[in-house]
Parts: sequence; structure tokens; C-alpha cells
Amino acid sequence: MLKTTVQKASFPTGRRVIVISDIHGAFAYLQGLLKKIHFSPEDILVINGDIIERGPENLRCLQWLMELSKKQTVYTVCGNNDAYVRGLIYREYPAEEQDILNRYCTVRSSVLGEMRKQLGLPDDLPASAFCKELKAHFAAEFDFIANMPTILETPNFTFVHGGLRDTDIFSEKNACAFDLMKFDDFLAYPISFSKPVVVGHWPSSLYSKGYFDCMPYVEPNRKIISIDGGCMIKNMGQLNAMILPDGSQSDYCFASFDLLPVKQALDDQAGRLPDISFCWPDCRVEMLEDGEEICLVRHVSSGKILHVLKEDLWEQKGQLFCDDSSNGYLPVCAGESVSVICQTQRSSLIKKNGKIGWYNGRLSENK
Ligand SMILES: [Mn+2]
Repeated sequence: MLKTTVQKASFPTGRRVIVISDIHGAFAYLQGLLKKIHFSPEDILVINGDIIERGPENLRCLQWLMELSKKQTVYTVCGNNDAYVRGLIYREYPAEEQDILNRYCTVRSSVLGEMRKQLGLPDDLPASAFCKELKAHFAAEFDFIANMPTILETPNFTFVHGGLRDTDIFSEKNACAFDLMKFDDFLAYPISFSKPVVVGHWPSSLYSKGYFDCMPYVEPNRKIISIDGGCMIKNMGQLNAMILPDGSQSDYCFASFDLLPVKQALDDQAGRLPDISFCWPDCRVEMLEDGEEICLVRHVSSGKILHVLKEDLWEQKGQLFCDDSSNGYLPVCAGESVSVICQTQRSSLIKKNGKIGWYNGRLSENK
């Protein structure tokens, strides 16, 4: 069992602290976000886990943060993907499992595939030789991951990738690191804190009531701040930052970045909150009207009928499923800028301040 480790730190007065979680190999998002908030060498950076996996530039993200941490104050909390990947390399493979890593690199957008490619290793290398090569060439990268604590404890905040099972960070219930890193749907776990706990791992949009909302989700009474914007996980996702203007204080604000095209809305639209929002795993649907871009479906468990994007539909074992969808319409004023997730003949799925909804008006061409 990987044991929980705790790093204690205290942020100095007058220094800004930037907290970013779940980068998942999205180097362009990371750079875009840091540029947007005018990240400077004076800032302290906290990465709250899952630097790698799923995105296009996992190794680049990891190595960039390693370099930065030599020049600047950077705290990196370990995520389940970070720990899992290292674990894959630092274990033994019996004879019948010698093909596992090659298959893993083929189906996943993984840092291991990027390392394999960079070293020019063959696609059919046995796992034992694969691990030996990677350990020899990327020892610094794996050591960097191994040294990432499970919990970063500061006077005003506790940072952990997934969540905590007990309010006492040193409790036996918090002893297994992987339990705290891969703590799915942490908000569903009945716990509240006296000092704010900052988590990532579970996209905040899955907690939103009303419109899907990719901005951080805060439960003030329970003192839980969930900042994963769903970057590289959801097509509507974004990379969020929690910003402490002064590290010694407990005030904070948020910023976000995505790469969606921005267009100008040409028509007013009255908003309408969704009366159905669903997400995985409660996402089975039945087709009512097939269309080229948009389909009319019935959400099986609720019986609600709604339009969804055809590209969000997928089939498994003869059953039809749909990615996160809702029937909410965002309030829009003519002339305002909106981010466009998908534009179709009939309607567009747009994002405004992190919130997602349909828009039936016209959109200008790209500015
Ligand atoms: Mn995670």
C-alpha cells in the first residue's frame, strides 16, 4: 500500500499563490492560464495532482514543472494518475503480462507512450525491458513523482487531490494514499471541515446544480473547494486556477482558461434553467429522432426527452449512451461574447463564465 505523506508549508505574506489541478497533459491550457493571470517568478505555484495522462503533452507538462520548481517555489501534490503511472514502472511483470504496457500505451494518451516514443523503443518490447529502459532514462521524472506528497498542509488550507476520509489528516482512515487521490465524487462523502480543503480529481461540473458549470464548486458550510475544470476529460472542460492574492491570508478568487472559439452572439435569448441534466454513469438514452448533428432522445432513468449532440452519443453492448447533457438555455444578450462548444444548423452549445447551455440565436463569424 502506498502510504499517505504530508508536507507542511506556510505561504509568506505578500506573495500570490496560484493553485491549479488536473492539468492532464494539457500544456497549452497550462501556459494559456498562466499567461492570462500574469504568472510571475514572484508567485508560488501549487499543483494539486494529475499533471499527466489523457492530454497531448504529458511529458512536457511534467518536465516543465520540474524545471520551474528549480527556479521558483512550486508545491506538487500527487494525483492518482501520477502515482498510478509510476507504479506501473516500479513493479514486476510475470511472463503472461509482458505485453501489458504496450497495450496501455496504445489505448491511452499516456506519458509512458511519450517516453517510449522519445527513446525510440519498439512497440513490442516486453514489459520488464520497457520498465528497465524508462527507469534508466527518466529516473528524475519518476523520482519527482515519488517525492510528491499526498497532502499539502498550510495554516489556512489543506490541499489533497481527491479528498479526505477523516478531518484529522494523520488519522488511520487517511493512511492509504491512493484512497485520498482517487476519491471519486468526494462531495457525496459526509464530511465537513473547519479549515478549507482544496480538491481536484472530480470535475466540478458534476457537482453543479442547474446549468453544468465548469468553474470551481465551493461548499462554504462544509469548507470544501473543488477546482477540477474537467480539462481533457470533458469537451466543454477548462483549466481552473484558485488564486490567493496574499499567501498568508485565506481570501481567494478563481480564473479559468480553455481553447474554445469565442464568437459574438447576435440575438438576445431568455435563459431557461435545465429541468434535466445527466452525466455518467446515469446516461443511458433511447433514440427518438435521429439527426445529422442533433438527435432527440429519451433519458432512460428520468424519462425526460431532450435534444443532444449526435457526437456525444456512443453505443455499448447494443445500448445507447450520451455524454453529459442538459436542456438548459443560457441567458444571452445580443453583442456579448460566448465560447462555442458546438455550433449546429439548429442550435449551438455555448459556455459563458463556465456555465454550459444551448443558444438558439445567431453567432458572428470568428473575430
Ligand atoms: Mn484524478
